[in-house]
Amino acid sequence: MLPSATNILVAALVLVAPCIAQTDRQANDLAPPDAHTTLLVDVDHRTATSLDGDWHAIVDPYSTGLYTFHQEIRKDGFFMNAPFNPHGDPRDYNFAKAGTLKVPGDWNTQRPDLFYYEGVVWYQKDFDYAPKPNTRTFLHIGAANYRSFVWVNTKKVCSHEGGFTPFDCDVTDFVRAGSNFVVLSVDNTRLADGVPTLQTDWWNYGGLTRDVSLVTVPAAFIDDYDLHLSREDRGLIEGYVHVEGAPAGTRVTVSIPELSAKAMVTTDANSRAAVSLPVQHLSLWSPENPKLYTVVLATDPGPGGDSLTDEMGFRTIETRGTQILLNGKPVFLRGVSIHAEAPYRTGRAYSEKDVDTLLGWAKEMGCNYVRLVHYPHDERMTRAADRMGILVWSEIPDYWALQFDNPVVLPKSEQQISEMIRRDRDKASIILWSVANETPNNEARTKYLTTMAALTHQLDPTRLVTAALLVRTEKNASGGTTKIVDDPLGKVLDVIGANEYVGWYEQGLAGVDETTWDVRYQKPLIMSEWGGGAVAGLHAPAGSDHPETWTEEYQADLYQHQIAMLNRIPQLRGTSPWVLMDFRSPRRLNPGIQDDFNRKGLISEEGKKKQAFFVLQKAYEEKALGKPE
Ligand code: GCB
Repeated sequence: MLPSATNILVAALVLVAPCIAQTDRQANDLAPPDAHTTLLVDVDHRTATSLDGDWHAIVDPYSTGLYTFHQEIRKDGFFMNAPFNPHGDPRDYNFAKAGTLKVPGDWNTQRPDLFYYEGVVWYQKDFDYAPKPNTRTFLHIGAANYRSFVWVNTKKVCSHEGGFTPFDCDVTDFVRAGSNFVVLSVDNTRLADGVPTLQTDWWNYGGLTRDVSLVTVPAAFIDDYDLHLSREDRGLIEGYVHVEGAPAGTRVTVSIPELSAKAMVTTDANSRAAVSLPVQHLSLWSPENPKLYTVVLATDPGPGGDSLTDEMGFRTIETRGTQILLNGKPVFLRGVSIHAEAPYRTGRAYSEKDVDTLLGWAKEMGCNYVRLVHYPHDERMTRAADRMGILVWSEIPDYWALQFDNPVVLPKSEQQISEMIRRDRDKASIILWSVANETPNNEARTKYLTTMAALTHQLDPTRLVTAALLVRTEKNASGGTTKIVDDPLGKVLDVIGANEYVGWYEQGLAGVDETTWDVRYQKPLIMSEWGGGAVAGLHAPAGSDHPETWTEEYQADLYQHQIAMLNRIPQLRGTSPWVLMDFRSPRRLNPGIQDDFNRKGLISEEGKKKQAFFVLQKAYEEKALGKPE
């Protein structure tokens, strides 16, 4: 791991996090050589050998594959992948005979017996490998929820904590010519000191939920870069390219052939080359014009040279008073919140088809923006948002009541935001990094998230930092209620996010009309959640003035009342109602209505649009909700 600023940070965090998770007595013992863990940027544009498909899988609720009967680390654990031998020592496992699970894919929706499972599952796969001189090979794991340990040919190669960000294990010294095998233990046990913590309102889908591949790169390779349009000079692209393993003075070329623009720069002692690339006639990226350019990054050609291409848009994003400025012009964010729940089949979303369906619905509803909750989504999602011209809020699972005063937790959040930014900073669609959702207002929380906001600004000074805050309620003079946005965390945010459920969890429909807002920050406000539940196909009797809750009519009315109320908030610069599609949640147990689903979707999990979908669509299409300035 070479010491670019980001690399040092990511390395430090990756090193720290798995070593100090005290709730899991296993972590220290199993901490593998984490110097072998990094995160390759733009990995989806590299030539890779996919390891997706069927993996042998052993469900191990007692962690028998790791521990002896006296709870000591086993030397002959399942990671040895010993073949069955009728004349040898009897063993308690046999990958060759075990059933399989599909990768990518959560285990919960692949086998009925794993629907509620929380624990360890062992994955095993054989692969062939042909070594090439002067290269390094990484095992790329798009996401494994929540904690994983990785062995190649019986040797520990890396570990990772955090269920929604990618990691790359350097397996160069562990692979051999011919046949190899990889074994992973993936554990989705919820941890009190995890990020997220024990309570969430989404399904704890476990497993290798995103793509897995082998990526071979030259000995010195481009592992990280940042290229963005300067806010001060929209004729200048600036940033850096980091070449892992490159000596000072290594030449790097960054070019955008379509603009005939080229910068030739050299790496410094930290293997990092600062880039300043003047461009003329740049077509700025926006929802109306999602223009992407092919960007070529290359070290010196010839043996040992590395080159990469990316498809990138260029735009600026900033705030002025209560406005959000995209390319210098005020914009209103017509959005919707989206969980990474797969349409039609449920389970964790991972495919192009999932992404096209979810973002296609958002587009159809008239959105120029989406809030991707409550964790980083598959990279396909942000790539597609780039192509489709959809602005994005991206978030880490600093959700509800993390153990903010427990010192082992902060490094986990820091790691996740570092990994999210590193993976996705090349996406023009992302304008907002969110550090938290609905956290309790107390000192420990505010200190923790102030640190997170500062880190986010430091890692990416080009984007806006936000969080979805809870709001306070007071009675107002006219007998209604006033919602007060004054959470002290707002001080360190560029854009205030606020969640409210007036008309659903509180006050009924009439209450929405009587609610006034007191936003104590002269900053842009996004109503990051609002809405209510409805069962698709459940209707109120014709002509009913007071539709019952859970009917499509109630939800549609709620949207009408909310839209009127939201329009009375002067600083409102965006909304992302809750939520695009019904999604699985173990907290939603009302039989015949919820059946393990949060029903606040505008669309059912089977793709049926509810009436409120059309209410919001009309408001967005007619620009009848919100103003850019
Ligand atoms: C919220 C949470 C979201 C929940 C939603 C609900 O405020 O941020 O994760 O799913 O409310 O449906 O209650």
